Amino acid sequence: MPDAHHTKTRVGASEDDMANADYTLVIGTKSWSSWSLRPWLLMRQFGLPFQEIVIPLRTPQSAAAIQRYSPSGKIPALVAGNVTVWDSLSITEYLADAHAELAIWPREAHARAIARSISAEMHGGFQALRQNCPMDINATGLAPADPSAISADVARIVAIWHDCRARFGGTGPFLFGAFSAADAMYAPVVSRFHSYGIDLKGASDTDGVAARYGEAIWQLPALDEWRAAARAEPATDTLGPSL
Ligand SMILES: N[C@@H](CCC(=O)N[C@@H](CS)C(=O)NCC(=O)O)C(=O)O
Repeated sequence: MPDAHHTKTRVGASEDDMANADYTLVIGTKSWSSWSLRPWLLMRQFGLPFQEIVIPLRTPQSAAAIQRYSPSGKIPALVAGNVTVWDSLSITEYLADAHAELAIWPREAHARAIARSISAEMHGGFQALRQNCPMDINATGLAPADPSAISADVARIVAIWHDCRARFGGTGPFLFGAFSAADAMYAPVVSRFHSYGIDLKGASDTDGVAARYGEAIWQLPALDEWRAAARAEPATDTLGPSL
């Protein structure tokens, strides 16, 4: 249960709602924890109330605190009644199963298959971007450790966004029109592009489709809420990046 190393907060719900809420999302420092942002944003966008436990990362106590909730030693983890689910993608699938009434993945089979493919590609790939541009959500003017190392990842992400917007975007502003799990998976990329001033036009975004998509994500009120909470976080000792 929570101790002085955690902060526990109600998110997206009134006191009355919380009496019935049975989700607790365990996440890391909001400035840095890109994996935590994904299910947090997903749950906020789909109106799923939860309690949040924030474990400060990069401190001598972080590993032990995380281990109390997540057998992998990594966060995010979702506690749903007597079930604990860890890993951002697995949490997404759990919520999609549990809430068939919500289009967490796109309803149409082809769109859903592509949404899952690009989410898995994000989850398992883009190491160069992750290593050279760690998330620091309110930072601007950062420089990638090795700018040439990230160009292939940036080009691939721009191509994915173009393809999804063209084939599935319809009249909505997101990859598959309405907000879906795929958008939650790519939200930390938007943050990295913002903080590191990544030149999308130079990465074949000549028509600005990727830039406009990134802006639609960046302007989400829930993401604003996350950034405000990140700004209010106390400084912790830096032990190294949490990718
Ligand atoms: N594949 C995992 C990655 C989770 C991950 O690497 N989480 C980082 C925080 S963003 C973590 O828990 N790091 C442990 C630490 O910093 O002590 C997921 O998708 O959830």
